[in-house]
Amino acid sequence: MNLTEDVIISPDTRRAQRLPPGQARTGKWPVLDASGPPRIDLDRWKLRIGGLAATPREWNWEEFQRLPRIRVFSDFHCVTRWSRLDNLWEGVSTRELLDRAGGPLPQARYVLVHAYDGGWTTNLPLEDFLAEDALVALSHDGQPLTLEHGGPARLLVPRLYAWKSAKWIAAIELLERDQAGFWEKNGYHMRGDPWNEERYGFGW
Ligand SMILES: Nc1nc2c(c(=O)[nH]1)N[C@H]1C(S)=C(S)[C@@H](COP(=O)(O)O)O[C@H]1N2
Ligand SMILES: [Mo]
Repeated sequence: MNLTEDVIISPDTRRAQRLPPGQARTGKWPVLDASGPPRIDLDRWKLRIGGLAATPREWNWEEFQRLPRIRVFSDFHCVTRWSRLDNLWEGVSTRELLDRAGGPLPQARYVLVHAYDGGWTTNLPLEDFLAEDALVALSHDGQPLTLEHGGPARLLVPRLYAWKSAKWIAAIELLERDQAGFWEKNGYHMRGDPWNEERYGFGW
C-alpha cells in the first residue's frame, strides 16, 4: 500500500502496541450486525444531519458524490475481541459534513447516529464524532464498500469500538444530552474507548 501524504494516519496506528487490551488480530474482515443488511435504493438514499446543527440539511446520493473526500488509514477494533489492522478508507470527513450544516449549536455535546437497518442507532460524544480521522466512508482498500460492510456509506470512527461505526448511515442527530443507542441500551458502553476497555456500561 502506498501511503501518500494526503492520507490521514489514524493516531492509534502509530502506537508501539497497536492491539488494545483483550483484542486479537484477524486478517479477515468478519461481518457483524444486529439484523443483516437493509434494502437500499440509491435513488432514494439520503443522509440527513440535524438536531442541534445550525442549519440542518440533507444530501441525496448524487449530491453526496460531489462532496470533497479524504482518505484515512486506521485500525478497526470490534468489542467481540477481533481487530483488523491497516484499513484504508475513503469518504467524506465528519467535520466537512457538520461544516456544511453550519456547525454545531453551542449546546450540542453528543451525536445519535441513525441507520437504515430498522432504526438501528448508536451514540457517541460529539468530540469523538469530529475526530480528524472520522468519516462517512464510501470505499475500503480501494473498493466500493460492500452492502454487508455497510455500503453504500457507513460511519467510521477509528478511535472507538467498531459498533459505534454505523453501517448504512441514514442520519446524524446532534444532541445536548447523551441518548443510548441500540447496543448501548443493551448494556454496551456509552463511549466505547478500546484502550480503556470500555466494553460495557451501567449494570455490568
Ligand atoms: N447499522 C448498523 N451498523 C452497525 C451494526 C449494526 O447492527 N447496524 N453493528 C455494529 C457492530 S457491533 C460492529 S462490530 C461493526 C461491524 O462492521 P463490519 O460488519 O463491517 O465488520 O458494525 C457496527 N455497525
Ligand atoms: Mo461489534
